[in-house]
Amino acid sequence: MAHTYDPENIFAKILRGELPNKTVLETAHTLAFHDIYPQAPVHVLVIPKGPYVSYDHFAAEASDAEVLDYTRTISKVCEMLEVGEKGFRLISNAGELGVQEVPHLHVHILSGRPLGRMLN
Ligand code: IU
Repeated sequence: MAHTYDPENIFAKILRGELPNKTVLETAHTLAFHDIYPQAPVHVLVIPKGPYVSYDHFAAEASDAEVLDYTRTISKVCEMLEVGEKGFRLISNAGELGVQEVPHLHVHILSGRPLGRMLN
Protein backbone atom coordinates (compact mmCIF):
# COMPACT_ATOMS: atom_id res chain seq x y z
CA MET A 1 0.00 0.00 0.00
CA ALA A 2 1.25 3.51 -0.81
CA HIS A 3 2.35 5.46 2.23
CA THR A 4 2.26 9.02 0.95
CA TYR A 5 1.21 11.17 3.89
CA ASP A 6 -1.12 14.11 3.25
CA PRO A 7 -0.28 16.83 5.83
CA GLU A 8 -3.65 18.49 5.17
CA ASN A 9 -5.71 15.56 6.53
CA ILE A 10 -8.04 16.39 9.39
CA PHE A 11 -6.04 14.59 12.09
CA ALA A 12 -2.85 16.39 11.07
CA LYS A 13 -4.79 19.64 11.58
CA ILE A 14 -5.91 18.45 15.02
CA LEU A 15 -2.30 17.60 15.91
CA ARG A 16 -1.13 21.06 14.81
CA GLY A 17 -3.83 22.64 17.00
CA GLU A 18 -5.67 24.07 13.97
CA LEU A 19 -8.85 22.18 14.89
CA PRO A 20 -10.22 21.38 18.36
CA ASN A 21 -10.64 17.91 19.80
CA LYS A 22 -11.99 16.35 23.00
CA THR A 23 -8.76 14.89 24.35
CA VAL A 24 -8.85 11.77 26.51
CA LEU A 25 -5.08 11.39 26.89
CA GLU A 26 -1.98 12.92 25.36
CA THR A 27 1.54 11.50 25.65
CA ALA A 28 4.89 12.24 24.01
CA HIS A 29 4.03 10.39 20.79
CA THR A 30 0.28 9.75 20.93
CA LEU A 31 -3.09 11.54 21.16
CA ALA A 32 -6.42 9.94 22.12
CA PHE A 33 -9.67 11.86 21.61
CA HIS A 34 -13.42 11.27 21.34
CA ASP A 35 -14.75 10.52 17.85
CA ILE A 36 -17.06 13.34 16.72
CA TYR A 37 -19.61 10.85 15.31
CA PRO A 38 -19.63 8.16 18.01
CA GLN A 39 -20.85 4.74 16.87
CA ALA A 40 -21.11 3.42 20.44
CA PRO A 41 -21.31 4.87 23.98
CA VAL A 42 -17.51 4.63 24.07
CA HIS A 43 -15.82 5.67 20.80
CA VAL A 44 -12.32 7.01 21.12
CA LEU A 45 -9.67 7.40 18.41
CA VAL A 46 -6.00 6.91 19.20
CA ILE A 47 -3.45 8.39 16.78
CA PRO A 48 0.33 8.58 16.70
CA LYS A 49 1.69 12.12 16.45
CA GLY A 50 4.03 11.09 13.64
CA PRO A 51 3.01 11.21 9.94
CA TYR A 52 1.86 7.62 9.41
CA VAL A 53 -0.97 6.74 7.06
CA SER A 54 -1.87 3.29 8.34
CA TYR A 55 -0.92 0.51 10.72
CA ASP A 56 1.45 -1.17 8.27
CA HIS A 57 3.18 2.16 7.55
CA PHE A 58 3.57 2.82 11.29
CA ALA A 59 4.77 -0.69 12.14
CA ALA A 60 7.38 -0.53 9.37
CA GLU A 61 8.75 2.97 9.95
CA ALA A 62 8.03 4.25 13.46
CA SER A 63 10.72 4.17 16.14
CA ASP A 64 10.60 1.69 19.01
CA ALA A 65 9.72 4.57 21.34
CA GLU A 66 6.75 5.58 19.18
CA VAL A 67 5.48 2.01 18.86
CA LEU A 68 5.75 1.39 22.60
CA ASP A 69 4.11 4.70 23.46
CA TYR A 70 1.27 4.06 21.01
CA THR A 71 0.48 0.52 22.11
CA ARG A 72 0.72 1.40 25.80
CA THR A 73 -1.46 4.49 25.34
CA ILE A 74 -4.20 2.39 23.73
CA SER A 75 -4.12 0.14 26.80
CA LYS A 76 -4.03 3.08 29.18
CA VAL A 77 -7.08 4.64 27.51
CA CYS A 78 -8.95 1.32 27.78
CA GLU A 79 -8.06 1.33 31.47
CA MET A 80 -9.23 4.94 31.92
CA LEU A 81 -12.52 4.20 30.14
CA GLU A 82 -12.99 1.04 32.25
CA VAL A 83 -13.89 -1.11 29.26
CA GLY A 84 -11.73 -4.09 30.20
CA GLU A 85 -14.27 -5.95 32.28
CA LYS A 86 -17.24 -5.89 29.88
CA GLY A 87 -15.17 -5.87 26.70
CA PHE A 88 -14.25 -3.64 23.81
CA ARG A 89 -13.16 -3.67 20.17
CA LEU A 90 -10.11 -2.16 18.48
CA ILE A 91 -10.38 -1.39 14.76
CA SER A 92 -7.96 0.25 12.35
CA ASN A 93 -9.27 0.73 8.82
CA ALA A 94 -6.69 1.06 6.05
CA GLY A 95 -6.98 2.09 2.42
CA GLU A 96 -9.82 1.81 -0.05
CA LEU A 97 -11.03 -1.68 0.79
CA GLY A 98 -10.67 -0.96 4.51
CA VAL A 99 -12.83 2.14 3.92
CA GLN A 100 -10.40 4.46 5.64
CA GLU A 101 -11.78 8.00 5.62
CA VAL A 102 -8.95 9.86 7.29
CA PRO A 103 -5.47 9.00 5.96
CA HIS A 104 -3.66 9.23 9.30
CA LEU A 105 -3.35 6.02 11.35
CA HIS A 106 -6.07 5.72 13.97
CA VAL A 107 -7.27 2.90 16.16
CA HIS A 108 -10.94 3.07 17.11
CA ILE A 109 -11.73 1.94 20.66
CA LEU A 110 -15.40 0.95 20.82
CA SER A 111 -17.40 -0.25 23.79
CA GLY A 112 -20.51 0.32 25.88
CA ARG A 113 -22.92 -1.76 23.78
CA PRO A 114 -22.90 -5.18 22.10
CA LEU A 115 -21.00 -4.53 18.88
CA GLY A 116 -22.22 -7.36 16.69
CA ARG A 117 -19.99 -9.72 14.76
CA MET A 118 -18.68 -7.10 12.31
CA LEU A 119 -18.52 -3.35 12.08
CA ASN A 120 -19.59 -2.53 8.50
P1 IU B 1 -12.13 5.76 9.41
O1 IU B 1 -11.60 4.53 10.09
O2 IU B 1 -11.05 6.52 8.67
O3 IU B 1 -13.32 5.47 8.56
O4 IU B 1 -12.64 6.67 10.60
C1 IU B 1 -12.53 8.04 10.66
C2 IU B 1 -13.21 8.48 11.93
O5 IU B 1 -12.87 9.82 12.18
C3 IU B 1 -14.75 8.41 11.88
O6 IU B 1 -15.21 7.56 12.93
C4 IU B 1 -15.17 9.85 12.06
O7 IU B 1 -16.34 9.97 12.82
C5 IU B 1 -13.98 10.45 12.79
N1 IU B 1 -13.80 11.86 12.62
C6 IU B 1 -13.58 12.66 13.74
O8 IU B 1 -13.55 12.19 14.86
N2 IU B 1 -13.39 14.00 13.56
C7 IU B 1 -13.42 14.58 12.33
O9 IU B 1 -13.25 15.80 12.22
C8 IU B 1 -13.66 13.71 11.20
C9 IU B 1 -13.84 12.39 11.37
I1 IU B 1 -13.80 14.51 9.27
